[in-house]
Amino acid sequence: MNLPQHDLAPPIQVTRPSMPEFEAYVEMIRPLFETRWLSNNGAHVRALESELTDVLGVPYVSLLTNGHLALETAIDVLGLTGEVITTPFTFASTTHALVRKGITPVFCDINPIDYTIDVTKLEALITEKTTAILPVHVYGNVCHVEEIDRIAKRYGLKVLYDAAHAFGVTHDGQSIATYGDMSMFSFHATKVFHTIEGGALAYRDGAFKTAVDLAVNFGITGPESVEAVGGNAKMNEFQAAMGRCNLPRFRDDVRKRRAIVERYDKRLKDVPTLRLNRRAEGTESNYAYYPVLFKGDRRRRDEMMDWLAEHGIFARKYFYPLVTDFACYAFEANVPNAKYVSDRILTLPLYPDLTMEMVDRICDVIIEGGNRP
Ligand code: T4K
Repeated sequence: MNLPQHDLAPPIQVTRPSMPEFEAYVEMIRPLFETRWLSNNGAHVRALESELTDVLGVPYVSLLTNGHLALETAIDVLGLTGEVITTPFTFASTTHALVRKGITPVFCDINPIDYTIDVTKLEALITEKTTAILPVHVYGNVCHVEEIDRIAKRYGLKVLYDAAHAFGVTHDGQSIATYGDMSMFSFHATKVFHTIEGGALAYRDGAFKTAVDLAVNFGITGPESVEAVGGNAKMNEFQAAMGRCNLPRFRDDVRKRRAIVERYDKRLKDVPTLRLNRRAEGTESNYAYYPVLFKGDRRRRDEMMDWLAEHGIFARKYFYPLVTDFACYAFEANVPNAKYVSDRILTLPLYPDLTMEMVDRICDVIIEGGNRP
C-alpha cells in the first residue's frame, strides 16, 4: 500500500485534551478577577463537587489537586496500614501511593480477559496484615466488583478503587463510584473529563467527609483551630472552572470516543496478530483508552510502536514496565498474566478530536506494518 501523505501529516499523539471554547472558559474565570478568591474551597470547587455528585451517583465527592494525592488521602482517611493487595498492571501512582504511605503492596495477578485484578487469586494473598484491596479499573474496564465486595466483607477488608480511568462508567446501570469504600478519579488533562490537573474522591459514607476535608487543608477547622495533621491537596478555582466548562461536554465526548472505538474495532478485528479490548456485558464504557495486544513474540509490539512512530503516530505502552519491574522497586511477585500483557500491549491514539481519516490512517499503518516480512 502507498502511504505518501504520512510524511506530511502532523504527528498524532496517544491523546489530546478536550478543550472548551476559549470564551466559555474566560466567562467562567472572569468573576475570579473580581472576587480574588482563587483557592481554598472556592465557589467553583463547591459547585463542581455538587455537579459531580449527580454524575457519579454518590452523596459525597471531594475535589483534590490531582488523582495521586487523592489516592494518598484516601489511604489516610480509610486508615490503611500493613499490607494492601493491588495490581501491578497500572500507572506508577497506584503503587507509589501505598509505598509513600508506609504500606507494603502485595501484588495480585490480573486476568487476561479485561486486565483487571484476578479475583480468583485474591484470597490466597490475604494475611493477618492485610487491611485493604486496591484494584484498578484499568482502561475504564470494570473490575469484578461483586466478587471483590464479597471477599472484602468476608475478611473485613476495606476496598479503595483506583478509578482514574473510569469516570462516568456504569456497571449494570450503576455508577462505578458506588462500589467499594471509596473511588479515586483522576481529572488530569489526558483523561476523558479533566480539570487540567485534578482528582476526586467519591464515597457514600458521610463519616469520611470531615476526615477528607481535614487531610486536604492542613487539618484546619477554623481561624484559630487546627485539629489534625493534614496536608495540602486543594483544587484551585481555575482547575474547577475548567471542569465546569468540560462537564456539560462530557457525554458528547464519550459519544465521539465510542464512534472512534467502533471504527478501530471494525478495521482491526480481523487482524490475526491482534487481540482487542473486551468490554464486559452490562458495562457502559467511557472509551478512555484503546489498548491492543500483540500476540506472539513481544518484539512485535515494540517493532509496531517504532513503525507507527516512523509514520508520525505516537502510541504508548500503557502499562510497561510493570510496577514490579520499576528501578525504584525490588518486589517479588508471581504475576505471569500481567507480565505477558505488559510485554505486548500498546494503547493507540484516542481522543474526541481524532478524525475518522486519522483512525483509518492509523489502521492502515498497523495493517501494513503487520504484513511486513
Ligand atoms: N492511577 C492511574 C491508574 C493513572 O493512570 C493515573 C494517571 C493516576 C492514578 C494518577 O492520577 P493523576 O495524579 O495524574 O491525576 C499520563 C498522565 O499524566 C497521568 O495522569 C495518567 N495516569 C497516565 C496514564 O498518563 P504520562 O507520563 O504518560 O504523560 P505524558 O506527559 O507523556 O502525556 C501523554 C500524552 O498526552 C502526550 O503524548 C501528549 C498528550 N498531552 C499531555 C499533556 C500533559 C497533551 O496533549 N497535553 C497535555 O497537557 O502520564
